[in-house]
Amino acid sequence: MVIKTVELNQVCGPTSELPVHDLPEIALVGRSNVGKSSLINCLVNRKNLARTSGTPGKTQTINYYLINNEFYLVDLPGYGYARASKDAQAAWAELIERYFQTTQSLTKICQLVDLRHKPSKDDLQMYDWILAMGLPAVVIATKADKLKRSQLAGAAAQIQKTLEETAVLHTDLSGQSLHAPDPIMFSAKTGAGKDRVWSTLQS
Ligand SMILES: Nc1nc2c(ncn2[C@@H]2O[C@H](COP(=O)(O)OP(=O)(O)O)[C@@H](O)[C@H]2O)c(=O)[nH]1
Ligand SMILES: [Mg+2]
Repeated sequence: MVIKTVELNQVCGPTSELPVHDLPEIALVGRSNVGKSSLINCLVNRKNLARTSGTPGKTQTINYYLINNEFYLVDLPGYGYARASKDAQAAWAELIERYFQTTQSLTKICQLVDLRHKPSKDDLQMYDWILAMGLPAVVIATKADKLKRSQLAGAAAQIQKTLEETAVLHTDLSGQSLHAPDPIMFSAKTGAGKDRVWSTLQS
């Protein structure tokens, strides 16, 4: 993927009107701190375009990144921040629901999970929600650099197996059970998996 231009086009909070446009959108979801902003920076070859943070729960906005004037990467606010107040959690749910109701050009959703851990209850709930909307989910397992080479395949298999339990509860239009994909192993630190992510997003 050749990145010619990239700009943070719009930042929307709980009271913002969300944009509706014709360009395709690819949304990113995941627990806060899973590495969404780092993934965006890595994909577009920019160090600090999307603000990364060591403190979870910071980005409670929807950020629209316009790529090559052709499509948007949409960074959705992270979930599962344990210390978030009830109010903050409700605001998160409201904003994210409004996003899914408003968008008219969502082509794919990337669900990010941490390669080191079994998907959490929140991850599974989000995955269930994506499949219930009938949208194709691309699963990206982040922070691959934190595992030893010998641990990678087992970690990816554990994620696939856990997601599979949710996937089989859904069917496609012809009534066949859905299946969870093998996650794309990715590291924003080393760039491992970047080409696979781009080729999957472009297909
Ligand atoms: N080692 C390593 N750290 C990462 C990776 N991706 C993100 N991080 C770190 O994890 C923290 C949260 O990342 P961020 O992109 O802000 O997560 P977000 O909340 O999902 O947007 C930051 O300290 C990042 O530097 C990765 O692939 N490898
Ligand atoms: Mg972020």
